[in-house]
Amino acid sequence: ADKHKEVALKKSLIPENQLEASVLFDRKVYSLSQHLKNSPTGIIAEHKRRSPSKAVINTAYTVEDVVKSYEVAGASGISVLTDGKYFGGSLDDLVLARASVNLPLLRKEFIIDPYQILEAKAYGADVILLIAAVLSRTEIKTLSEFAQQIGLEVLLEVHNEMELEKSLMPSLNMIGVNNRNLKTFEVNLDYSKTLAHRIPDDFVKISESGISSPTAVKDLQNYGYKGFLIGENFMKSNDLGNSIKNFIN
Ligand code: IGP
Repeated sequence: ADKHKEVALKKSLIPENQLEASVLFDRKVYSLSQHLKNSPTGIIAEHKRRSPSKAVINTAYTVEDVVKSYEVAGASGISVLTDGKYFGGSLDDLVLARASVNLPLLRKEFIIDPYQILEAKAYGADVILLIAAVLSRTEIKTLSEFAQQIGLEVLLEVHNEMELEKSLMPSLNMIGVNNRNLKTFEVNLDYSKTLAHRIPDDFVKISESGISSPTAVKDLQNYGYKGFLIGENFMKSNDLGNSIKNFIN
């Protein structure tokens, strides 16, 4: 954790002891879970320049253009990758996104330390991602309660039944099933379908990764999913606005 903090600090513009005093720290936070509950389509569109599975997806767009197109097209929320090493993202991307749209913003990052949650808020995020595969139940509890305390929502990501069972707790209200196996990069929407009935009804269910058609969204809606996290399919398009509109109308 300390090592990660060191890395994060290096690229951070705001000194650690000033995060809570930063301009963006004290602001209105948008609720992703509410936006999803109120939306018929629930698209969470992701800014993703590259990925370990696909190398470069698209580096031609500016963050501002991407997130504005997502907002205009009717996205319910936006995910911004801030991981530099594997996804070519940064905290600058998050700040630029915050300055461009009035939608819930998810900081897409491998979070293991409360410091990164403070950072998420100070750089404009409303929601953080916690990945069950890399955290113990105690860590999930500590980190999600901390996020809640500072007014951020949590998207807890799972990939199988074991990860789901260990993660269910009152400090969470949104569960995302990742259709991509993070070890093999294999994608299969059946992960969402088979886990759906194991997620209690009081959680907002989100299906993540590998969603490439409006038909897939309809299909997953029948399993109770309210949110759909889509990156590559939009980012690779040379007409961002239209590619997302197809999913919304
Ligand atoms: C988006 P896709 O296949 O539409 O580009 O996937 C999102 O689900 C994916 O980027 C993602 C991810 C993650 C990235 C899901 N969980 C954890 C990094 C870390």
